[in-house]
Amino acid sequence: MHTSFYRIIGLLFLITYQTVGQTPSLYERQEVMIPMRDGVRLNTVIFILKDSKDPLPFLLTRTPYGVSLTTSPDKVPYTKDMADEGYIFVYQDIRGRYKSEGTFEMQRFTRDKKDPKAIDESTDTYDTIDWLLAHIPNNNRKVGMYGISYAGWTTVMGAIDPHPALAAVSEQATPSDMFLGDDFHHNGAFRLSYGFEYAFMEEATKQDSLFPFPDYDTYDWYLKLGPLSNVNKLYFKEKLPTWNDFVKHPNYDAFWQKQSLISRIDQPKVPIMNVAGWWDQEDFYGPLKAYQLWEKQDRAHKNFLVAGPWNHGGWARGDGRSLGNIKFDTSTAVTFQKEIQAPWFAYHLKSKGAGNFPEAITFQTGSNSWKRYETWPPKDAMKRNLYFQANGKLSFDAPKTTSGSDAYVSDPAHPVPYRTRPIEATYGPGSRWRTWLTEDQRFVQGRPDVLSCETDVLTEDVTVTGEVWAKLFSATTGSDADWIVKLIDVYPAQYPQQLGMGGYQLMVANDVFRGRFRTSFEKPQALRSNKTEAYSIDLHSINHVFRKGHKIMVQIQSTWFPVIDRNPQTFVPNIFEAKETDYQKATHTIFRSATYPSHLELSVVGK
Ligand code: PG9
Repeated sequence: MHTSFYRIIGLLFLITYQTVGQTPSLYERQEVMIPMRDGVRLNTVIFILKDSKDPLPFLLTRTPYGVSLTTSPDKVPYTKDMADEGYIFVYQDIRGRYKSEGTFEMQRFTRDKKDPKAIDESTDTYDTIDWLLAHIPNNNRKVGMYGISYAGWTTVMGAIDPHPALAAVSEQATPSDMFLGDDFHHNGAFRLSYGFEYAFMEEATKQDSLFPFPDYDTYDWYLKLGPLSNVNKLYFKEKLPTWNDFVKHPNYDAFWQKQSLISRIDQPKVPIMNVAGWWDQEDFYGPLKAYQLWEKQDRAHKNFLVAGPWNHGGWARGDGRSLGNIKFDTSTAVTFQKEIQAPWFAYHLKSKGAGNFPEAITFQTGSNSWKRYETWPPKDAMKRNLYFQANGKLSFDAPKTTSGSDAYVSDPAHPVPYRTRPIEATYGPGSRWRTWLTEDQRFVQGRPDVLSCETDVLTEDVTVTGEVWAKLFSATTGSDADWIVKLIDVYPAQYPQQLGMGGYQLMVANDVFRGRFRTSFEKPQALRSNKTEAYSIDLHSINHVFRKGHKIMVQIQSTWFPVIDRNPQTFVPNIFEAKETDYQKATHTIFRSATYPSHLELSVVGK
C-alpha cells in the first residue's frame, strides 16, 4: 500500500519504483528500535555493506514518511553512487510516525535547554548517532546526514546542535519559514490546498493518508467549501493540530517565529551543502534562506549552495534532463548525484578527493549550463529595472508620463486557477502538481482579471543571476488584496528547436503577497480603499537567460486558487474566521507613471 502511495507522491527516495539492476544487493538490511533519552524508541532501518573490510561512515536520514519499505541504497539511483563507495545507510521514522513510538509534532520546536529531560529533533538525532556508534560494528566514527524536504529539515535540526561525530550534512529543500515562504504560507497568504491536504496526510493517522475528495477537480471542491471555517465545521472537527494552528495563528506571531529557521540557525558547526530546485513547488524559499542565514556567519567556510532545474526533490528522481515541457539538454540529476553529492560526502566522511567545492554551483536555465561561483549571488550582477508601460508593454526605460495605470476586477467567486484544470488532489492519482510551475501560462493570459505586459522581442540575451523583486504601486477598492506576480520567459512564435513550444510562456520567478501584511507580518492592517501603496515582493533568486528572440513578460493577478486561499478583499481580523459575505469583488489598479513607476528589479549580469 505504501509503495504505491510513494509512487504517487514521489516525495522521497525511500522507494522501490526506481531501482537499478537485477543483481542482489551488496547491502544487508536490519530493522531495529533505537531508544531515545526519554525511553521512546524510534524505528530504524540499517543497511550494512556485506564483507566490508574498512570501517565505514554512516549516512543518516530521518523522515516522517515511513522507512520500512526502503529499498537497498545500491538499488536507488539517488544513493547508488554513495552506496558504491560504501557507507552504513540509516533511515529512521521520526517520533510518532509509522513504527516509531512517541508523539508526532509538526516541525517540533527546539526544546527548553534548561530542562535536562526535554527532547526535540536535535536530541533524537544525537541519541540515534550515539547508539549507532556504540552498536554498529566496523564504523569509522563519522556520520553524514542528508534528506529532502521534511527530512531536509530534520537534517538542519541535526546540524544546529550537532553530535560531535556529525561530520557533514546536506539539507535538500528544507522549509525555512512556513509563514513567509514555504509549504504553508507565502508572505502571509495561506497555501490552502497544500496546508489542508498535508495536515490531513500527516495527522489523520500515524501513516500517510490521502483526503478522500469526492470531486476529481479539487478547484470545484475548494470553491464549494466556502469560508475556511467550514474545514473544522464539516471535516476536521478540530482534531488536526496543524490545521488548528493555522486557525489560531493567522499572523506571524511567536508560534511561526519559533518554528522558523530565522530564529534557529546561527553559525554553521558542520559543513553544509544546501540544495534547491528552481521550480520547487513546495520548498524553494527554504534552502535559499537557510543558505543565506548560515552564510551570514560562515567564518570557517562551511556553507555551500547547489541549485538546479528541478522540482521538489527532482535531483533524486529521474535523470533531470527535463521538467514538464522544459528540456535541459543534459542529465542534471545524474550530475548532481555523481559529481556533487557523492564527492561531497566522500571528502568529508572518507577523506577522499580534493574537496575544492565552489561556494555555489547553480544550473543556468535558458543557456542550459552548470555555472560555478565564488560568491552567491555573484558580485558582478547589476540591478536593472524593468518598468510597466502603456499598452501592455514592459521596458528598461522608466516611465515619463505623470499618470498611467491598468486595472482589473478580481472576484473571489471566480478565482484564477493556479494550474490548468482539472486540479487533481495534490498527491492524488495522475496529479500534475509536481510540474505545475513549468506550465504554459497562456492558459490564463486572456482572462480579464490577469494583467499581462511584455517587452519587445529581445535583440540580445538578458541574463538574470540573483534576486528578483517586484516593486508595485497599487490600489484597491476593497480593504485587503493579494498581489501575485509572475516573471515569464516568452518563447519565439516559431521555435523549431522543440515542437509545440512556439510562444510558450514559462514562469521563471513568482510569488504572492497578502496586502494586509504590507507594513508588518505580525500586525496586519486594512488597506485604505483607493489609496496607492508601495509593495516590495521578493520573487527570489533565479539563474536564467532570456534568449535573444524571446520576450520577457510579467503577469499580475489577485487569485491563485486553490493553492492560495481566496482573500476576502474585505479586511477581517482572521481570514480563517471570515464569513461568506466578507468575500467581495474589488477593482485593483497597478500604476505605471513617473511618480508610481511599478517595475521588476532584476539582477542582470553582462550587458
Ligand atoms: N513539503 C513537505 C513538507 C516538509 C516539511 C513540513 C511540511 C511539509 C515535504 O515534502 O516533506
